[in-house]
Amino acid sequence: MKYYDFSAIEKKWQKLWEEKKVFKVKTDLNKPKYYVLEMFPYPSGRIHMGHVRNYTLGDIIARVKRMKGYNVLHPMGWDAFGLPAENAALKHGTHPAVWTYSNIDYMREQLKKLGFSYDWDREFATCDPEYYKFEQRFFIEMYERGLAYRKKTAVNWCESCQTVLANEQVEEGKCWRCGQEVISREMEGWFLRITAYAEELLEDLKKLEGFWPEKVILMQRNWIGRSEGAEVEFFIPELSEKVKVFTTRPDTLFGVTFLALSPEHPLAKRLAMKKGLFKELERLSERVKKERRRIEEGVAEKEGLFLESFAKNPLSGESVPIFAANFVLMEYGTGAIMCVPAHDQRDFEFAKKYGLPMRVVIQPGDKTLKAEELESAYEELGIMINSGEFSGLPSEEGKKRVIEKLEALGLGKKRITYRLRDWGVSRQRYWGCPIPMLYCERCGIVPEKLENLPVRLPLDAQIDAQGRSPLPRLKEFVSATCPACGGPARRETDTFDTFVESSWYFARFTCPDYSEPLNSQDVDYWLPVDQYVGGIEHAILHLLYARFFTKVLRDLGYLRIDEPFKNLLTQGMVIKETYKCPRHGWLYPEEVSSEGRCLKDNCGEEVIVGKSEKMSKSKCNVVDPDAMIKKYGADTVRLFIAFAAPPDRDLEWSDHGIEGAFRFLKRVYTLVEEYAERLKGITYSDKDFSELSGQALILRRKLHQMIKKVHQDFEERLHFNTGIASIMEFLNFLQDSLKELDLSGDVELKLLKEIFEKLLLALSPVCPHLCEELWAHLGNSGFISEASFPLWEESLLKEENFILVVQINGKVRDQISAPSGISKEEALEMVKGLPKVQKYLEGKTLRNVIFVPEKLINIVVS
Ligand code: ANZ
Ligand code: ZN
Repeated sequence: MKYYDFSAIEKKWQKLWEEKKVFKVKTDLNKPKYYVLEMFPYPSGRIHMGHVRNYTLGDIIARVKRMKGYNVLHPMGWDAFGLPAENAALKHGTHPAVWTYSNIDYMREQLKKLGFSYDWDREFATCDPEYYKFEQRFFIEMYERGLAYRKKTAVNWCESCQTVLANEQVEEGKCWRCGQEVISREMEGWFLRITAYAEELLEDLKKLEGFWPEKVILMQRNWIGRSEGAEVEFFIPELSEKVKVFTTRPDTLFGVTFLALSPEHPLAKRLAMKKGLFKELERLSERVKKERRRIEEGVAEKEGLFLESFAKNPLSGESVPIFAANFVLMEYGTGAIMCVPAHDQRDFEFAKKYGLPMRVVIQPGDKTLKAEELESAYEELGIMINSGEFSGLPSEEGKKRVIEKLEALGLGKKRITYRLRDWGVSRQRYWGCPIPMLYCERCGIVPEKLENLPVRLPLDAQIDAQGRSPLPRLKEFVSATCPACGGPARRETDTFDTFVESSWYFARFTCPDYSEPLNSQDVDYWLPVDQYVGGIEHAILHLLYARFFTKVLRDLGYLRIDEPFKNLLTQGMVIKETYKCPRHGWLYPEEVSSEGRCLKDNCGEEVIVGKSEKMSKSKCNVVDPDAMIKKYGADTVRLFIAFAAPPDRDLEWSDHGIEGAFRFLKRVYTLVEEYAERLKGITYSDKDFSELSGQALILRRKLHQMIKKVHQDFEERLHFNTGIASIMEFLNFLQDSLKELDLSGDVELKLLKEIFEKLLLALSPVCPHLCEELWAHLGNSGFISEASFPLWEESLLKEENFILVVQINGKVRDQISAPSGISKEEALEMVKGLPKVQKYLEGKTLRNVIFVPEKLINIVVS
């Protein structure tokens, strides 16, 4: 072949890889394993550049590890349940299943065209009953252990999506999916007790330090939000009952001037009832529900209701008024707080509004605070004052002593609280995994029998015009038999949050045999995932849930690991310049003239070139992977993506850049093709090169230096961009050297063969098709994808001579060329003979010699 016919080459090798099942793997206890996983896609319709980047990075890692002798698991599948399928079904009048599976078929072909080395035999879609059957089983086992339960709570509700959202799915008060304002609503639903694992989820983050991006660890830590403090009991004489409050500042106990209960707190309700304030409390409750988001963000106006009752401070004995207040959340701590307006800003604002007293009990170092003069609460630590026997203690010490005292009196105890809430998994959606539970009039809540799983999602149903789930109205689905008593029962019609499916899919990939939930030999061999690659947008949600599921599945006896993902790489976004016309809005690049004018409707306005932003259809700055593959081939796309930026940074798309990548591959192709025939039959070994000298030796050294650098960048640092840069530099050097190299000699031909082969091996993880093709042209029969990563000769790497800087008493006096690897003594002998040095040594006593290998020698004399 004369020219670089990438299209033919890529088709050919993709077909061969598939036919020969080159990337199929099996559990093999005799081989070290490596599990590379990219976050699996939602089958939205087409692959976008973000996917291409994610999977290219993963594929390079997989291919490098394979060449390094690992048994590599590199799977791909589909996160296939979810809302977009329903929206599309509504819009196009298809069934979500039809839409989903046809998208999968299309996207699978797109991925295949990119030459990713997946073991396609392990592919699955999470909407497949074979997949979710075990998910239902895990849920039932969690239910039996008290890890899944049903409760009524205020939930985040998206009116437009008609569904409940987890806290994590609410972004700045809006639905993460559709952007609609989220409202609060009381509803029954299923929850997973992730809080039971809060401490371990937090503690185990330590194991991930150095392996996960610091930022992700920090985000998880904050999300779990551990607070250490105390639970303190205040006695309410009127009810002869105690109310427990949670505080992180027991050292301020003597400064409490009132209590505040959440309006939903049972004691608030009882007190209000007693005092005839129930209506008022209800109204407050209602407002809280509406304003929930703003309250949590701390921007809502403080509001309360005096419950006309009092409670007794357990240490000071003082009686303080009790309020219901909008800023106390029922779900956090105990739903009741002790208020210290002098030292807590929210309490301060509340006290100001309702004219409540303040008492300073913490003194900052030297100055004296006066309650009347405070303009805001003093929230820092300090020295306790006005606190009886505790006065004079520093806060930290005081906290401990107050808790000790409360514990001794039986009026409180140390307590740790987490911001993390249990995970609400119920969705009132159709296109999801059915929750395998039933409601029996006689037995109450009953899980489905394991042998009856899967509870299949009926496919002969359609969502209605409002997008509501058909399940509750589907008689055949709803009416069932109670697995316990055989009587009539109603089937649960909620489906799982789709984050449930992605919480354990990495384990499913390890065992393609679905006859049991998870095969222990397979999961033990393959897990944890050695390298996980995905977007930072999943730093909290998905990663936390997957960590939680791993711990649960471990405790259920399915897994023997604590953490699912050993190393995490969060890749940056693919961004591109944007164009905007003052009249026509966002423009495609084709709609901008070379003079920067708007071409739409002969508009002619000057176009504003915006900053580079994440590719998105709405901003007209997307680049379609298919079009790029068609124009340049998959290898060029992969090369550009890997070369243009370090993996964790944003990648700026540039037409110029992709052209450059294409030119580089054409050069590689033409160069190797030029010599391939002559080199075909030639063999070589290290011994052949022992006599090498001059330009040939330098060239070989450069080759081996490049190999080492690629190894470090590709396998250790995951900086593919710099590794590729060194391959490109080497190619330049090679082309220059070839002008001088005499190729009539045997050794030179052997050298050229070594160079081409090793160059191709090094480049093959990035551009596998081209490298397979040229590898074959050079006379190799096996796949380069199955070859070993090239070795380098360490002894060859050192430059033969280096510049030795010669100093006398720290001043540079000379520079000479010295052989690499010489010792201090040898260096001293060498420089002593130099005229410039002799001059300074004459009549002096040698005091010291400082030697920096391969760099300098400093002779100290006096
Ligand atoms: C008295 C006090 C005095 C407080 C002081 C703070 C400063 P984090 O760090 O977020 O855990 N609190 C407790 N439960 C609450 C609830 N359900 N709703 C609203 N606020 C609640 O914050 C814990 C602090 O937040 C607790 O400590 C409590 O106020 C308040 F000088 O108690 B503190
Ligand atoms: Zn929504």
